[in-house]
Amino acid sequence: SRKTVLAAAQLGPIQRAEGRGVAVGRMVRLMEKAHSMGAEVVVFPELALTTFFPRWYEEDLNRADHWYEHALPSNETAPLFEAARKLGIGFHLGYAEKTPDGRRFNTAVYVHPSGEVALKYRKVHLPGHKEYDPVRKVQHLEKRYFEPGDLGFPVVRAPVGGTEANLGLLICNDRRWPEAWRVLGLQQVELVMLGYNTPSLNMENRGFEAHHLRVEHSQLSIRAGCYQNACYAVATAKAGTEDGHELFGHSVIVNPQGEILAQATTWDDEVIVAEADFTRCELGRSTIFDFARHRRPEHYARIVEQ
Ligand code: CDT
Repeated sequence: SRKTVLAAAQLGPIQRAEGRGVAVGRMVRLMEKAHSMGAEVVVFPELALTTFFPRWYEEDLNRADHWYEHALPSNETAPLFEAARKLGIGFHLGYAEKTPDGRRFNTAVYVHPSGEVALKYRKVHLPGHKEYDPVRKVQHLEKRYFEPGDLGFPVVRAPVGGTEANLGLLICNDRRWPEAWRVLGLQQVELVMLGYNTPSLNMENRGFEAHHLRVEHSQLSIRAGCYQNACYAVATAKAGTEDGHELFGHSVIVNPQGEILAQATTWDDEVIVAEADFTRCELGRSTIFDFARHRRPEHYARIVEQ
């Protein structure tokens, strides 16, 4: 059998003043809950250990160091690795990474229950801006705090529960880019894990965007990515009112037909689970999205030239 149970462990808000210990404690409880619901893989959000700090402007980057992880695991994140080992559950974690040579990335890892990092990805599509933007209602300074990822979109075959699958990672804004999904699809990805922090309102203040479309656009992108690449996705939100600013929830688990199997109903800490059967990736892959038979890359050059 190629079945396993997947969990999205949505996090409610983390306030700026809260230390990592608060978030990690909540995350361990969510792991225990996911395990009690039969899950073998649990997916936490993007930048799961702190508030979504790119909303805060810091002129001197060196004074922003406290937002970043300088090692993984660290004393503060070790309880996640211990819980994974104890429960026999793999987990996905999004975090701000500062490398020993001082580079900064918006990063995600998939950690096997043994504690080994099976897959690491650094966010390629960084939304927002680099300098303080006086027009905006709330800043979104990802281009200040991170450089674009330098690892491409890797896919690895790794154990998940009692089976194995081809795993890939995306982070938040990446989910809106079909090219990112397709690069994973071209590597026969079967499970995409992604976390997000998305404001409920458009904060750019440069035109009207109907707020009911915000969740719609998120899910439209994830469902299309799964359908067009015949894969499962677990997409997990950080949700609720953080530092006075609302992030939407609606974490979802989506199947290779693009159907939503499970959806969070709160904007707080919440676990949702769904069974995945990776043999279901074969239908799309061998019929309508059989890339070898039907793709026409000779006509796609414009995508990589511009
Ligand atoms: N974290 C992140 O990438 N958030 C962006 C917000 C952009 S506003 C539409 C996202 O794409 O969800």
